[in-house]
Amino acid sequence: MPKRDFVDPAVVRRPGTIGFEAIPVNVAGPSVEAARESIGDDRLRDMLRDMILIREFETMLDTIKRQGAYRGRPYQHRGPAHLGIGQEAAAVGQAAALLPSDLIFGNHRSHGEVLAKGMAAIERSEDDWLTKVMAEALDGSILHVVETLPAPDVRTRAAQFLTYGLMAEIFGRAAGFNRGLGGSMHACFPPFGIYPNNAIVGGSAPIATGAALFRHVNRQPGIVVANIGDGSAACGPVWEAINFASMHQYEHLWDEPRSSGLPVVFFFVNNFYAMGGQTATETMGFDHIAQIGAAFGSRNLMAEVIDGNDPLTVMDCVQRKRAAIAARGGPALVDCQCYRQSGHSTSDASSYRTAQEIEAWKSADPIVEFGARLQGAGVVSADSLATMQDWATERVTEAFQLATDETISPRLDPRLDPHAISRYMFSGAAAEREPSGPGDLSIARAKLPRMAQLAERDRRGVSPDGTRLPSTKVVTLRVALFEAIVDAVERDRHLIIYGEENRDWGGAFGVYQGLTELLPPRRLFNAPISEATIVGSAVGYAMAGGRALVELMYADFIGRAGDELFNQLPKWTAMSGGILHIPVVVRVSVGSKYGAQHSQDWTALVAHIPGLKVVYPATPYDAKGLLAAALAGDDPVVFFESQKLYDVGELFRTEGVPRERYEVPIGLPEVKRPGRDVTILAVGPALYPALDACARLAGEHGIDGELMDARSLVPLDLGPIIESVRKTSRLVLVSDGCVRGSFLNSIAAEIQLQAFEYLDGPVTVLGAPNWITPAAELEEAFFPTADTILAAIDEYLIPLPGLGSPAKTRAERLAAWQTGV
Ligand SMILES: Cc1ncc(C[n+]2csc(CCOP(=O)(O)OP(=O)(O)O)c2C)c(N)n1
Ligand SMILES: [Mg+2]
Repeated sequence: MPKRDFVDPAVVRRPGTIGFEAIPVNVAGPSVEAARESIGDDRLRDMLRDMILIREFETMLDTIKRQGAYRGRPYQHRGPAHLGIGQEAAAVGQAAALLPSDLIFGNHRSHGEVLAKGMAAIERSEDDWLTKVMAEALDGSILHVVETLPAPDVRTRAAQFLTYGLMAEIFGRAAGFNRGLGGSMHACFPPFGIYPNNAIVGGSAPIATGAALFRHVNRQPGIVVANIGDGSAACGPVWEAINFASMHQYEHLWDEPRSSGLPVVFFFVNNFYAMGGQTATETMGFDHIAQIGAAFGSRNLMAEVIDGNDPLTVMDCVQRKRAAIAARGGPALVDCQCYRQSGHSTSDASSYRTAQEIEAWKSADPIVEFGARLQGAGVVSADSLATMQDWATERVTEAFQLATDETISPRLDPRLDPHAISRYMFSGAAAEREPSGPGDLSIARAKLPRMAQLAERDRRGVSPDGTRLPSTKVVTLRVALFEAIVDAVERDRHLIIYGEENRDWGGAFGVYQGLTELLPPRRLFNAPISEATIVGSAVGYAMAGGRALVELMYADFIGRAGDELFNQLPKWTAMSGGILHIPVVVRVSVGSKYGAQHSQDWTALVAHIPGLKVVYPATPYDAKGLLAAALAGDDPVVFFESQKLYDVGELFRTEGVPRERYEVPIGLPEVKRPGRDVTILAVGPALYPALDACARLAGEHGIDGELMDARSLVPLDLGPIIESVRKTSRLVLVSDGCVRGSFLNSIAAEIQLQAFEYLDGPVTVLGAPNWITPAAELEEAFFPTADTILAAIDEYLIPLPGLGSPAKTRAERLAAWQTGV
């Protein structure tokens, strides 16, 4: 560990061998007799009943997909149905070992896990609590539907609630668990510990890891289970998550003695296939997923291969993992072998496997086998088996009737209510947060050495006579960010900060200098070079109740976190129907001087994705206020920072950067220099060449430019821009992003629609050419400069007699389109 653990050449150069412990395969689970002793007959019967419920539920989906009707009632289901027929023992065995407060995350094939966890939570909860949960969920709208059914007791009502809530969600109904906005592959119901399923293979691994991080940091008991398929064992983010959950720092570096790793079980539901590819024999380089365990820690991640056809074996395994995690920490890995009797989806013709293989597994059907064992032991009779099947059929049939009735279960429909979906894209008002208390900060802010150093600095970037002050003497943008972060960690004890080089290094670009002294390692730590899991775990940390500020060192590394940034971070608020909030701020530094893979402005990619707020401050004042706002809200914010600007002081606010906390509202552009003749709207670092351009327009051409700073891209109030255009009749938009696909084109298109009558010329979008970013010495020929802006004004808006620099002519712009560069 940095500074603590000496990397001793005498030790690391010593010869030796690396040993691995044997990984158990198919350790026999408990007998029915043993299970009767440990959990009792009722729970055993519940387990069988829940397996039958799952089978009936999935059979209903299979039947409607194939035959367009279930039990005589016609229904066309357009959406997906990845069924778990044959995998019921894995789901029910696991759930039997979990408490309601344990969390599960799933994948595209998780209906069974949702039902199993829900039923287990119902059986272990008090009636009063269940009644309250049902009444509160979606303001009672799920309960309202199922209340029309007869129910002899609260548990039956809760089973109806669960079955209907999931089914209505799958059918896209407003009274589904997630208002029909999640559907089959994204359903969740947090009160029962059912966290999101995930349509991205392996997507749940980093998120579950983040939820486990929340438990670990906040010393909350219980475990988190990531239910992922065998196919996901090849996914980079899954490996990243396993490593992140196993990091040695939890044990060796974190302040108070904590267990070895995060309380998460990577539960591979290993059905031997990822769609049509066989995993162990074809697409993987290992024989057993459990072998992955040998790569991490000294305990093989407690990995084992188990018989997932037997619910008692699965229950016993998860119970042991749970106990081991409580005693010594996690993570754990389970390779749960089972078989999907159904196709991958209902259109799957099973061309990649033999009928003989399917038959062999049907002969070992987990429900038939478990039913026979319970019957053999006298726990159930033939009659009670039939009663269970009737019970399951009744639950599924009644839910089916309600969920497929257009009047009883309508959909949220944006054709009828334009805001039906949009109102769930962002969270609205932020939840109250608990301020930091004793132990949450390592020392009081006032005693922080960096605070004392910064107190000496001038809050302005220019002296009253107009000369720019040296960056070492002023509150720079870097310092302003630091101040906002110190304010935020004081205000919210659940805010944690991590990323690469975040601790002793001081953050990749020095923003966190001094934070190491302020925050214990559990609130500020170095993450591995795992961009996917840095972002994905932040999503899980936030879902579990926390707030995360994570950092991507360069915008160009967004690609490594592509799924997490584009599919997970932005979508869970709406896909959960607004019940999950994702207070995560991702600081992304936009590089310069480091060439093509470190110096591209990717704001347009991020702004394109619905569900993200996108901010790009260019001044210290705005940086501090916008970061404060981002860290106070409950929505995901991608916060861009330019490496060109970390050292700028405050040039625009005469009073400088306030010492105290304040917020700059996200989405409000600002006039930085008023003018009459042409509006120049800049994004990020382009503000400074635009400022120079305004000075030259005034000094050399007698033209009064109005300079605006967008400050945010999403949301963006176009009102002030329209207001400015109404005055100047001309608009130039400029940023460092490559001009093709630049977000500025969207602004331009909208301004032309909204303010066409005020315009005297075309809205002119400027940016970098569609090339790679060249070497540092050539960046001036790449990123827009004052020359670029003046040349464009001359070419398209106002002739500037005597302007030396050649304009980029229309013909050249056209050629750029034709050639793709
Ligand atoms: C990242 C990603 N790649 C591909 C897919 C398409 N896809 C959906 S399920 C699946 C197979 C997954 O196999 P596995 O993880 O073993 O789960 P199983 O379907 O067997 O339950 C594939 C390739 C996807 N959803 N996400
Ligand atoms: Mg599989």
